[in-house]
Amino acid sequence: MKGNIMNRARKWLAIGFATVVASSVFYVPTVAAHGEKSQAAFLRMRTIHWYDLKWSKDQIAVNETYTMSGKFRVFEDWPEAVRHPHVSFLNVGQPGPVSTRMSSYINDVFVPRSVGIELGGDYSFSVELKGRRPGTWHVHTMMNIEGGGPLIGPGKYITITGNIEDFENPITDLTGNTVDIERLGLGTVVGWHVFWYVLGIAWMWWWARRPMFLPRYMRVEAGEANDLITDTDKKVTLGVMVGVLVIVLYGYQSAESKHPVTVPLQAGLLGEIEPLPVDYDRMVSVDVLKANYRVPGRTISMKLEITNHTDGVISIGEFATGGIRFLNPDVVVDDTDYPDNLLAPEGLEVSQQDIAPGETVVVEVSGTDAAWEVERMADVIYDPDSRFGGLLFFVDAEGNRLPIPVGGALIPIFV
Ligand SMILES: [Cu+2]
Repeated sequence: MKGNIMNRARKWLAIGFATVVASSVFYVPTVAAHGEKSQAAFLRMRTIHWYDLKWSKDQIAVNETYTMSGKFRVFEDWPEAVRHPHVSFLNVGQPGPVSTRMSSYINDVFVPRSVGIELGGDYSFSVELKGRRPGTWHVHTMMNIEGGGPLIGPGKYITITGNIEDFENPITDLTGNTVDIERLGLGTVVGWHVFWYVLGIAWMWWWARRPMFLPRYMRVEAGEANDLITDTDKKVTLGVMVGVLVIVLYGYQSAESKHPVTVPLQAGLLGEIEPLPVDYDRMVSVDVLKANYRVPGRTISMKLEITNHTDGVISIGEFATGGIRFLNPDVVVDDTDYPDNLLAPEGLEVSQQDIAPGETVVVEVSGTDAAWEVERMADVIYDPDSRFGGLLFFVDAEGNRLPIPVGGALIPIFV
């Protein structure tokens, strides 16, 4: 009977093992996204739009730095499910400190803490990162919103070469000392923890070397509790008590004399940051007459009424949403080495490309690419709010890009 059960267990184990092996053989991971794909599509389309992104390098050595920079637009039609971004933190999405953040700026304001950003505002940002752990890492721009969670921007693969042992993070403090914060204070932390831990163990050993439970219990029951603690025990206890106090005092004094100047943790909201002064929305107005996407499918199509308020001809060059960029190849060619999986170099079709100054036209615009499905924008069908948002880029004669927000109801087409 027992043998029978064991045999059946073995059989099922073998089947399970074979299934795992077979599925991992056939599973070929292509492009790894990291978290953002599983987020609700309507949230990704209607929160932060990252654009004009640049990565200064995608190959660095340990200790070498690179800069991730660009702009972002805080979408006006912000979803209710995310609290307004009055407390936001400019972050970097990477698997731990494979590179360390040396500095980060929003509109030239140094932002080591949380800041407020305004709905409808355009901002520039830059983050300098220093290579630490060798490997190829997918690094994302990212904004954390209090009461909303992580809003993950586009990610790009960055390769770091070298040896992590060589990594250094030197900082010169305000007392003039240069220290390597990669290793600063490590010996002190380990030393003190080991010391107190050993003292605790020694205390327990002092008592535990004699029989601990039953004999003591019985003597306490017999009314002989006082005999359990000897005179030597009392001396040791007093010695430990005084010793601990003296050592704490000594530790405090020596830390004070070694670091006479210390400040508390610097914290607190840095306040609202003013958006960039450009007001793109005045230059072009766009009304979404209707917007659809095909289910299943890879296309989002829009019928837009566009008015050009500038005094030059503008051309529809790009539609960007959820990190995906659909380009009209006649107008925009990407020279920033934008991540392949998010770039549709010929993905945008327009019924009319150029719009004369002062002219109001109705244009059909459609973006098509596998990214619409791969990035699970098509999963907006599962969302409780079938509305989209994105940036439509117009390009003027000088090549300036005007990002204009578009958004509204996004209706699925099934047949
Ligand atoms: Cu990623």
